[in-house]
Amino acid sequence: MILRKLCVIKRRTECHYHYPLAVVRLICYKACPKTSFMFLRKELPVRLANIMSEFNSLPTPLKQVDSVKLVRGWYEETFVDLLEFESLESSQVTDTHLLRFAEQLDIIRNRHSRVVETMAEGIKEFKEQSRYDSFMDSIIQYFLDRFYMNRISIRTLIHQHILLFHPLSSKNKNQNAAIVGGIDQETDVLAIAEDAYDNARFLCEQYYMASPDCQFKSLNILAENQDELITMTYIPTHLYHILFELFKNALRAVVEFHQDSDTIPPIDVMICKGGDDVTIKMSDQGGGIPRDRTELLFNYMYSTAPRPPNPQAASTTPLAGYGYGLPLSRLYAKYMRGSLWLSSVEGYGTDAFVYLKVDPKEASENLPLYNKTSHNKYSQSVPVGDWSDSTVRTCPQDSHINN
Ligand code: W6P
Repeated sequence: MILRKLCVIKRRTECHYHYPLAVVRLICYKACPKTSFMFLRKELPVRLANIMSEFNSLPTPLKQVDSVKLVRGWYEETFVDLLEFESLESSQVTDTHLLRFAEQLDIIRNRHSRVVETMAEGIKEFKEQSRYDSFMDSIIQYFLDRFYMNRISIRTLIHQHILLFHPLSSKNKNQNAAIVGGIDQETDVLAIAEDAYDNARFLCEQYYMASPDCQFKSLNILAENQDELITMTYIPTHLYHILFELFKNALRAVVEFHQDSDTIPPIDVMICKGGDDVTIKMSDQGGGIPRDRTELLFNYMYSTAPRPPNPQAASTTPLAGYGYGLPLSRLYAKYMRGSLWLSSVEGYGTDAFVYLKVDPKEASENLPLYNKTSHNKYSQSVPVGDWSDSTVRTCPQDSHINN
């Protein structure tokens, strides 16, 4: 039954994406729980159906991993839960339905709260059980980027609806009129950056008993007074997540690189608002990384590599390992059509760039679509390089496994 339903709903996908996108939608519809309900009861199953189809295209050995099956099961449960609301006539929708829907979304949100950890566990199981090659690595990278982007989008919609219309969250509703369902039309970029730095610094101090200072500069190019506070329409929690992750990496690199010296050079943060982009540049002097290794920091397979055999450090280091923090941060930036880059000077330090769209109309959702192109990505034709240096080694640490 689920499969048939999945196909029907999937077919609706294409026309469906012309719906007003999240930011615009919520600022327009903020007062009406029924409009939001009518939108979500269709949109959520469509997004679920898309990603469930993509699950089906995964190579069999990956699909058979227990943790992957567990996650897949959660998606099926959620899909069925939402179908219950699908056929209700618009005129029959009562407050009771709306309440039950909001409560159901809360249940769903909790059901999926451990998806990232569980998938990471799945990738680890897969690496232990199966042979894999660079093609498999690229499939996992492709799938997880799309899977997590889909998850970010679904959770954003659910979160908005609950914040706006769940009776329990109305108690602590934010009084600030600029904030609508988690989107702040006056997101204070510098304040969020300072907050992220303070919290990352606290962790850094705890572990290393040392931490670099941070110098913030902010430039509002188009404002009459260029010192004017930089604000923009954005989802503050997403921006915090991105910057906290970057700070953790920068702090750790700086402290470790300057372990034996008396002074620790500061981190420099530049925030600039131009006509198109708000750019945040975070520069550390943490010794940098070789250019070829930069992309590895965003690689899911590589990031789940077993930690070096130093269990003492592994269990107590709050800043240890890169985990999935960086790839997820890049997805958060891309979700609203921004972007995240790392650019290193090997031997000296790293610059991290976060680009965000100034115009809220442009900062609409960027979603993975399930279609022929994406389906073909999973087919077993190993892409052959057509440049002499294109034999990219994605997991140098694991090259023994690949042979
Ligand atoms: C590093 C590695 C890194 C990742 C992300 C952000 C900053 C930095 N600095 O050395």
